[in-house]
Amino acid sequence: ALSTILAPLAAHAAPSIAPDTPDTFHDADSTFDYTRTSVMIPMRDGVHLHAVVLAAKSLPAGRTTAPIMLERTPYDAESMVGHGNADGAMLVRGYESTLLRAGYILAFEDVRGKDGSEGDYVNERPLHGPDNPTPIDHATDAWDTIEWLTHNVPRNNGRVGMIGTSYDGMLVAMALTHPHPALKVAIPANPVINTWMNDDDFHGGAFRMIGYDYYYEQDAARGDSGDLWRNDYDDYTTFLHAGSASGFVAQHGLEQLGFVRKLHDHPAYDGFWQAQALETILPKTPITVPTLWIAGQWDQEDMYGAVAAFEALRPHDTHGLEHLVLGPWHHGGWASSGASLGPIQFDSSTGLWFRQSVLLPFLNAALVPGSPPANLPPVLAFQTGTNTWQHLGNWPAAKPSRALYLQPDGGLSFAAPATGPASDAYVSDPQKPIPYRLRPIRPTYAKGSTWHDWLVDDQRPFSDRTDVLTYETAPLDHAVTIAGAPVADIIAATTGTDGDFVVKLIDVYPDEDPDAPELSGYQLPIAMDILRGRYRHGFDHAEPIPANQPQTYRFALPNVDHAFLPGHRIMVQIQSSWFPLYDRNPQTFVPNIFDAKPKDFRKVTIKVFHAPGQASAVMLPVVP
Ligand code: PG9
Repeated sequence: ALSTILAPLAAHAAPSIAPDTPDTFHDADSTFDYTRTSVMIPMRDGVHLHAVVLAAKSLPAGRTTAPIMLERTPYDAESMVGHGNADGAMLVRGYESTLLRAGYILAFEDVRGKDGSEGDYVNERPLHGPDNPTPIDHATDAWDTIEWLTHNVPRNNGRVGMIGTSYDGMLVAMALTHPHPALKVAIPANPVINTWMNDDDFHGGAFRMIGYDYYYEQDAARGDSGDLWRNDYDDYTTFLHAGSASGFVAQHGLEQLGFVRKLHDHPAYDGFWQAQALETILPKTPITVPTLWIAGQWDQEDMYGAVAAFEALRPHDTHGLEHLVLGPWHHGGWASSGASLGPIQFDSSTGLWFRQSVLLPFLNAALVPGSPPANLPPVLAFQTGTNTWQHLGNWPAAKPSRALYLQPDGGLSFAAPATGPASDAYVSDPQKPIPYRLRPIRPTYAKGSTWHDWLVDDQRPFSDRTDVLTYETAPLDHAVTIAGAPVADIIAATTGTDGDFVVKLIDVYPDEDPDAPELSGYQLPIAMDILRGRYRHGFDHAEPIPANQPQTYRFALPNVDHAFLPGHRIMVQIQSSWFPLYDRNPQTFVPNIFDAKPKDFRKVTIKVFHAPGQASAVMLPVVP
């Protein structure tokens, strides 16, 4: 037979060589000071969720049990945990090694449908309700997880804390709507609380196109799908060539992703988004869990959520369990040193100090019996400018009641405008949108991207553009301190029937700054945001703008605690695009901007008024 003839040949033709890669590599972990266990945790519907549990081999002297800190995540629990001794800080991120050294047990769990967990993935799976008719949500999954951990993890003391940043912070917030009795403390850091309302996906109704990279990476597969392809190095070119948000979606096949379709189908703040707003859902549950909401003044992703949730809960907080910390941080910056952001220095390691002096005592007080009370004030806020921490009784510390008026000739002052030209005008050309930062603009999550610092970018490259209006005060003779959310109150007319308004509140450093010469003349953004004009009368419905008729555009800027120091100036810039962070407004009203066609994109002239009776201003929450 042929096989008898070929067999000796095959043996002769295929000599073997031993592979260098073993079938399975077992970590040599005998020197590690912790144990690392992967577990599958059963949920009430039979789905198992995968978690990694780290426990210190020896507990601090005098202790026989330890509390559990749980982080639930769509970002791959296994990859959140490295290798090496806890002391080497190679194992987990900074604050987590601190906890491990303090004897805490750490559990990282993949949410259902992601990475090692079973089940289906729904992005930001809504809590049970109109958008989620099933009985399963992140609150029940957190409950079931805590139930299992407290009954199965050796040497745990029956007390659990939850922590997480961003999406993971949202998961902490969701667990608070149905808290397991063993949940004793919660740290929602930079949480997504309302992705339509100024967290990740929309700001003032304008769509943030960076979401597409995220949804591809997260939702295209159970694991991480990696970076979405590009034909151009500069995202400004990439998105301009795509024509519109939907053009980019079509080019990349992103309509296959469920959440991308939901974004397209719900451009306004309709019932779909309203039903998920955690700041309205959270206050319906009695407050029983001490909670510390972490916010960053320059959070480039979820600048809304933490403060919105705290403000919504505070009136219901009869036992003083709700706390807010507002630090000078980018998204998640509290977990870094926090000594600087871009070129701005804060005179101390704000992140490190916060973790050691605030976070750990707060957790210990709730989780380690016998620990002293944390004595944390309701609000701890870092005042930038003076670079000092402040203990506050509530937030905001001041209402936006002091008008800073635009004046003729680029002036800005606390006195209402009296005389002079009544308005300034600029041409907004959607074929040449204003870049939101200096080009080339790299994809947000690309290697080497400095996306996390962009909210402190020097605004000088934009202030002299003919399509940006710039107003500034004289150098201040005394400090102006603000603590709250400034409100833009702009009166403007456009020759188009839709349009965006970007308002930037800026601290202009002295022309010659002997203390920091490299910052001389720096235009530091303090609070900036955008409003899509079609939503000027309500986010739940789009309404065309009547051409050439002055309209009021009133919207809140992000929360800040800042002192404009003597010798500095305050500046306001106004413009009508911020690309490609936000999709372009065609400036012609179309029912759904995602469907705008090339012919809809029109050049328009915009007039901003600063006349008596038509005085545009930024309302500042000035602290007396
Ligand atoms: N802010 C992140 C996020 C982006 C997009 C959608 C949902 C969340 C995050 O870092 O988790």
